[in-house]
Amino acid sequence: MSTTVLNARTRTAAVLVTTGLLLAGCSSSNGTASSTGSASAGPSAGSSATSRPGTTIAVTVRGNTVTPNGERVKASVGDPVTLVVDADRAGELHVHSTPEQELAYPKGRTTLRVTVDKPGIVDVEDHVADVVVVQLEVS
Ligand SMILES: [Cu+2]
Repeated sequence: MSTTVLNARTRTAAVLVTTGLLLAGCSSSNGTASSTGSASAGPSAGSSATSRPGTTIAVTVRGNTVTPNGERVKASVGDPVTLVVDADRAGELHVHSTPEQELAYPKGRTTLRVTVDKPGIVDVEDHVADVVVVQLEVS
């Protein structure tokens, strides 16, 4: 019986930890979170549905100023999200999906594409400027 109580307590703790990580963003994700063995829902196939519209977001980078600035953008599970980056410096967009995706971009105009396999809010950050560019609202 006490095992049941323990399990419930452990689960609550896990939920709290997960929520804390989500709220804290990337700055606190040093180590620890590496044991997500069940999360690797890889690309299911090179299916023929290349023509799905998905979502396109124009991103402008001027030094430490990045536009948009934390705006919510709706996206669909499994649909491509295209980020058209126009930058005056090289940098990297960090997509806080599971697993995380890092998309480096050079100075100039670059088209990046990401796909999120799970519903939820996914932060897209620029680590040079240290800002949230968009929050993908994936459903
Ligand atoms: Cu990040």
